Amino acid sequence: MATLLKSLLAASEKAANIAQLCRQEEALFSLLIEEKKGVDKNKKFLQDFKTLADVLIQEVIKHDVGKEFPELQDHIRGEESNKFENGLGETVVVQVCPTQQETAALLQKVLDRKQAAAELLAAAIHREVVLSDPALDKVAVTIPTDSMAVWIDPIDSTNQYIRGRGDVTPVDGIYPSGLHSALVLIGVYHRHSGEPVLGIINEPFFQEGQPARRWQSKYHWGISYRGTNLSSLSQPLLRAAPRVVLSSNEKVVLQKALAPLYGEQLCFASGAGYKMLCVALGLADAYVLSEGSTFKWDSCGPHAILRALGGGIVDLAEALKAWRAGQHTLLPELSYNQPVQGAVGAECWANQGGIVAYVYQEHLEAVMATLVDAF
Ligand code: 2IP
Ligand code: CA
Repeated sequence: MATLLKSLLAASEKAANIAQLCRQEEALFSLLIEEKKGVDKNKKFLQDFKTLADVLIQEVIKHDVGKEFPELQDHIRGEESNKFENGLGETVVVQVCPTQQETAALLQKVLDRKQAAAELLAAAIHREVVLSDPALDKVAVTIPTDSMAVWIDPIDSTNQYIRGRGDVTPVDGIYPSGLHSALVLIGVYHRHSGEPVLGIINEPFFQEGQPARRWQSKYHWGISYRGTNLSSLSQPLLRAAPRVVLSSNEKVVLQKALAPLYGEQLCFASGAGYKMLCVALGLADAYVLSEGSTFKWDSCGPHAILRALGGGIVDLAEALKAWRAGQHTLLPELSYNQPVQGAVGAECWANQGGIVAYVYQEHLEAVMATLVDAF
């Protein structure tokens, strides 16, 4: 039963294609940015942008997956609101229409009447994606979709996506910034338990093809459901030297606290999803974040993949509490179905206590043992 997985992967490929298209058409891209306002603003950035690509991608995934799985339709949520204001001051509700022509007509309104751009996007939105991946036919897990819900981050690391640098050099395999950290993240979780079940990470800017600036995407997936763990990735090999990946804005106090464990091996990278991917790929042993600056849509998909590899993502504050109380195994993992009490806007879905993402239990334990007295 790989239909849900296939449907979400196809949606992620379409999403990646739209993200590439918006980036590749410079004139189009400059039209598409609008500053976030009010309670939906991520407190972390002075300038946080919502792009039309973001909104469109979220709507396309909702539309395509909701059509195939009507029972999921009302349970697919993401970071973005689908209201978009164009340069003429008109508010347009962005959605996928029944036909390509109708979608193009709607997009023309968003795009200040730029017909060619609207048609290009509408064609990408209505394109049929055919996956040729024999590995998917071997996936035999039945996931009851009527008990599931979905978090989408249409483009994580929006800032890097907007800056658009494709020429950043990786440091030991990790890109500190640039387009490589802009990812499409899709996570399926259990509506009642809140546990992550299925995750997809799509890298729209995995590799630059020919002609230059035509990007190729790559996807990764993982399923962790009722004791069955499957993934497109293999469990990474243990690294010889311990290494952690952190946000470039991480507090100095946490950096200092981690120094005894990692020494010089503190790596910094943009994108919450990208840092989780680095852990899943074995490029770092852990991603530690001291603040509540990630959200359910950032972590749900990567979390399911990490679980499928034998790891997970714990709530740092809760895990430290448990550790101090003598509990050193089964530390509290993030869950996805409960809003933060008393919070408003995007903050309802923040991973408030900070996080530790890991594959190997021993790496999680090393982080906890190091932080428990120093942080
Ligand atoms: C952001 C994005 C940022 C990340 C932040 C996320 O999501 O992944 O890069 O901060 O936590 O919420 P950092 O790069 O410091 O890890 P978005 O780009 O979708 O707003
Ligand atoms: Ca995000």
